[in-house]
Amino acid sequence: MSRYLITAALPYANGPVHIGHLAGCYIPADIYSRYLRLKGEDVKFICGSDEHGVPITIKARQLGITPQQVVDKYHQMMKSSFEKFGISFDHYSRTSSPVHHQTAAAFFKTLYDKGVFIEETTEQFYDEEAKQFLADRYITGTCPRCNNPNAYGDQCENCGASLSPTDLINPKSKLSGNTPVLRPTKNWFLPMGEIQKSNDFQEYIKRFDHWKPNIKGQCNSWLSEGLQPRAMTRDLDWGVKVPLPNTEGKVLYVWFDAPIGYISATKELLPDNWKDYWHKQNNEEDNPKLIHFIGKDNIVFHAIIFPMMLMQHGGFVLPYNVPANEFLNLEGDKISTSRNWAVWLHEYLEDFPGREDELRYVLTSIAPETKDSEFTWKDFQARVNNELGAILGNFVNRVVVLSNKYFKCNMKTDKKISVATFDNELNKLLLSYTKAMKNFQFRDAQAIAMDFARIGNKYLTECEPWKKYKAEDI
Ligand code: B3M
Ligand code: ZN
Repeated sequence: MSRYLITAALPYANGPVHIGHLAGCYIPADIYSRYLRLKGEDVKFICGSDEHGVPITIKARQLGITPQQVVDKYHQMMKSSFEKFGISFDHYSRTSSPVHHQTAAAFFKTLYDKGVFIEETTEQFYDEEAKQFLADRYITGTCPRCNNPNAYGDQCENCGASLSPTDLINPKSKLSGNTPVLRPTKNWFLPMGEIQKSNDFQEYIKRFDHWKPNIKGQCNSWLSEGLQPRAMTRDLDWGVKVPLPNTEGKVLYVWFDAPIGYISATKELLPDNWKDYWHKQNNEEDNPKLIHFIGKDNIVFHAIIFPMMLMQHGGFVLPYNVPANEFLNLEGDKISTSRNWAVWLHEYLEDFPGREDELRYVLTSIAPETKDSEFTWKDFQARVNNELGAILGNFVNRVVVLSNKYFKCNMKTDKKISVATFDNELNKLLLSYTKAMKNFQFRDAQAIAMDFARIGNKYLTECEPWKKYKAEDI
């Protein structure tokens, strides 16, 4: 038996969740966790709301309410949607929890005490009208790599480049629309370039060879560009306070605190033995396997930055795999929260009560595992009718009707009908199913599972067991 800690990306509590989130992250993580549990593995499946991002302060501003009110609302909403869709988290927490604040602050303090950080006064963008330093997400501008005019100060969502605000061409403040000015401020940086050169990190990245090609490709491209130090604190008043003297108005960078949320959620779930799921064990083969399910925009944080943090802290295992997915499009267009172009889970639940599994089935069959994929309602309808209904539904119906008629549904009967079996075909299917599950190819695994139902239908049609039943006069 192996021990697994499975995580699904902590969704930002600044809006509801949609089918893209479900298809790319939560359903695959759930399928995998359920599969491992059925195999008898020791699994903890962890998630929670990410309540500290700048997007939350932006949302609060838009709505004229406090960030706390924003996160309270969306935390409840997301938690309830996940529950209704049967996402089997062992614990769904939130990063505003006291355990998380303590854990994240202590983690930072450990790195600080070990002298990991570079303390540096840098010039940061400041909005003179709003009188505050601007977090990366409060600054937009043109991406220096692909010329996307709407890149953020930390990342370009068009080409995936990881950016600093000063990289942007023609930066603008999202608060006032003005061009921000640079002002000095002190922050603590993770020396990623240095850590990249360390033996431990070089040893760790050998794992990428076993990971999905899209992740390996992205990671190798960052690594070959060479990593720059990245600030792990921010001038902001919403988040985990920096646990050092004279740091008023400074909080931990959200991408520092959020992945620690996986640890704090495990602590909440298992206050006494959470370390069994996170710490290196005496024998390497007993180490827990840490697996992060995420969308492709989160790769660098989970495959590079968080492992560096864990490594510098010491004691922790590093991610065993990071099965990231691409994006799901909707009816020919990118899903977009700002343009309200999405199928929101809470709305689906209202419109199609009791039909959660149908959406799970369809989203799994079109999961964006290797490239972006597309959801359309027409395809949804076709898959539900022609696959779920006509193949699986039909098979289940026939089995139930026949077993009721001949055996009064008593599956423990000794009476056996001896007809040709499909053992060979079934065994082959089982092998390819297991292989697909192991490789995080859930689309294929589901298609194979449907083949079991197809074979079942074929069996009934070709063997007509009811005739045999009569002939043998059981
Ligand atoms: N909240 C980003 C996202 O929802 C972020 C993930 C955090 S995982 C530690 O895309
Ligand atoms: Zn770009």
